This record gives sequence, C-alpha cells and structure tokens, in this order.
Amino acid sequence: MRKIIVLFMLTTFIHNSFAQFVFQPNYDENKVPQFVLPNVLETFNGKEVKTVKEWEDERRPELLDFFTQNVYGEIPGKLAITSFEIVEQSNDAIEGKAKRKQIELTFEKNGKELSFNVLLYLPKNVIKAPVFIGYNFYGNHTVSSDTQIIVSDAWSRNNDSYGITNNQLDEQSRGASANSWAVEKMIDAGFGLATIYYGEVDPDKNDMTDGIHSLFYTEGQKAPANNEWRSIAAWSWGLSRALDYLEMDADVDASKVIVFGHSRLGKAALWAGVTDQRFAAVISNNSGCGGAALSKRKFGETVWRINNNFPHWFCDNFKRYSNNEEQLPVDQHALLALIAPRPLYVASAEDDEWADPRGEFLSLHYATPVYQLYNKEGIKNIEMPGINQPIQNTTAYHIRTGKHAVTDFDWEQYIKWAKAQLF
Ligand code: GTR
Repeated sequence: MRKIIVLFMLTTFIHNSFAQFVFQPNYDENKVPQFVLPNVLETFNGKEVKTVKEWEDERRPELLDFFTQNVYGEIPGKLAITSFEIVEQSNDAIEGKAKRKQIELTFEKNGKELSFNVLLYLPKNVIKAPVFIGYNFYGNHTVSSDTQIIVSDAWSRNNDSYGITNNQLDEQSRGASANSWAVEKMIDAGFGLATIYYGEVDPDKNDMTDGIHSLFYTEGQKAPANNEWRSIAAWSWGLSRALDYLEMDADVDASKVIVFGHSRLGKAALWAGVTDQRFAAVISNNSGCGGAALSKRKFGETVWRINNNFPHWFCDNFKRYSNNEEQLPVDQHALLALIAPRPLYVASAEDDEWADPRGEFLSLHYATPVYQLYNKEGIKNIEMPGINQPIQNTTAYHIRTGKHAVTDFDWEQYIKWAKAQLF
C-alpha cells in the first residue's frame, strides 16, 4: 500500500513538473490563440436575446447557473448572522474626521461557530455614508497605522516583508499596507470604508476543514462536493454577510455600498457583485484569471495554472477546463455582464502581465451589449485607452503605470467615478 502511495505521489510530482515546464505562460500577443467568444446576448440554445426581460428571465439565470455550478461553486445552504457585537468604537479616528467601529459577526450552524471582524471608518460629517467594502490580505491592522485596530489571531500566510513568519499576525505589520488603502481620501470625499481580514472567513490554504465551509458539513465530511464552493465563493459570501450588518447600521447608506477587491480578492469581489445585487457598484483591481480577464486568451496565468497552484479557490468542476478553455461555453465577459446594469470598474496595471490587462479590458468591452440593453454606457471602443487615461462610464476602465498593486491613483479614480455614478 505504502509503495503505491509513494508511486502515486512520484507520478503526480513528475506530471506537475512536466506540465509546469510544457505550459510556459504566454506573454506574446501574437501567440494568443484564435477563439470564438460566446455571445452574451445569445442563449445556450442559440436564441437571440433582445430585451431586458429576456436577459433577466432567460439568459442571466442560465449564465449565473453555469458560473455557480462550474466555476465558483454553489453554497450548500443559507447562514445568516447569529449575533454581532460592536467590540470597539471611537468618535476620534483619522485626524478626528472619522468614526471607527469594530464589529464582530458570529455565525453558528451544526454545533460549530465562526466569527469575523469588520473594521468600519465613517466620515463624521455625513449622516448616512456610502461605503467601500473590501477584504485585506494581512489583517485589519495593516490598512492603517491607527493603534486601536485589533490584531486578528487567525491563521495568515507568511510574508517576510510584513515580518509574518509563523502564520501569526502581530504588531510588526501595523499599517504595513496603508499605501493600498487611501482611507483619508475616502473620508474626505464623504465615503466610509469597511474592511475584513479574509483569513477570518476562510484561511487561504488548501484545507477545507477550517473556515466557513465546515459549518455546513454533514458528519465526517471533509470537503465540499464538486459543484460546491471553495475559497473564492466563501470570501464572496463573507462580503454579503458584512453587507447584512451594514444594512442594520444607522450610520451607513446601505443602498450605496461599493464592493472592491484586489487580485484574488478582486475575483471574490466580482463574484459577490454578481451573486448579491444589493451591492450598488463593483470594483475589480487587477483581478486577472478567474476574475475580469478572458480565459480563452490563455495569456499570463491560465485556468490550468490557477487550478494547479490554488486548488482550493474554485469549485472542483472548474478543473475540467484546465488546458481545455476551448470547451468553456462562457468566458469572463459574461461574468461581468451579470453585474449589469450596476456600475462596474475594471482596472489593470501596465506591468501586471500575469493578470492579462488586455484580456481584462476586452472582457469589459464584450460585456457592453448587456449594459446597452439597459441604456447604460459601457465601453464601445475595442482599442485600449492610453496608460493612465481612464474611461469612466457606467462601466469604467483604466490601465495605470506600475505593478500589480492598489495605489493612490487607483483610489482617486474609484472615488471620483463612484461619486459620479451613485449621486
Ligand atoms: C497570484 C495568482 C493570481 C492573483 C494573485 C494575488 O499568485 O496567480 O491569480 O490572485 O496571486 O492574489 O495576488
């Protein structure tokens, strides 16, 4: 038996190393394969969709079902907030311009329990504030040097530059990602910020026994079924539950909550925006493969590579499309179209080839016909705009100079666009 296991592990290792070698990422536009992009306005049965009603009654549900069953995974039930507690609050945050609240949301099911914390900053001079909501990668205390932010004790990925070596967060990383969170700019513009450490909802590792999934398990179950959620859908679920809380907070205008995410958390933000239409607008920052980028271009990160490197992100059924993008009856432009008619911003970075900026742009371009059904202005031009030259309609796009990150430039655009779209 042992020999068989060793042999199996050895073959898997050789197979994976071989595949990593053979399937080198492509960064050459001339080597992008020819592909047919499914028409967002034609049903799987070939029926042309001409009205909002046909879109909402026929096409939208079948696309949503496809992405649920084959890409992000279905949530095997419902789970509302069992209780919440404002564990800390102050009227004197961000140079006295903001209120701060830290709210612990608790969920109970099948005798198990999970809690996660929302850090909320709200402008003091606004009665009911619109709010940007998004996850952070290394704990709420990293988004600002504010000494009152509680440090999470949840598992974290290690990161040398943050001084995280034993999967534990601590004081050392307080404020370490403040550059990615323009909190003061948001407050000055009249917006609040809600942020959550994603590791409290589901630790980002290939282990489906920790995090929120386990609350739904039947006895002895260790992993979700092939069509069920893994980490990305779990993170999206958490955003919706945080919105449930925001709906109860009298200081928040819950009809103006903009869901934001960077990279893997941009994938989660898009899926949250698709599955929960209460989010008033959606922002995808450098979300790449499995986010805004078209999979069929196979540029930079591919479906095979993402499923191989992060087997816990998408549902198991998505693995059928590893190195098999041709068989996908959808592409990510259809995911973006599911957000219509709500405002949607897709942003790329020039040096972030791994996330395929052109694929992100084209995806938004090809989602435009659905926005047009609602008489909303999408992105008609098939040519990408110049670097640092945002196009801001109901759908918006920019590609800025620099690398895979969230910068002040990005936030300045998001704030300006959100103001124009929501007020
Ligand atoms: C990369 C991954 C991307 C993106 C990124 C991130 O390793 O390949 O899909 O999600 O991580 O989240 O920073």
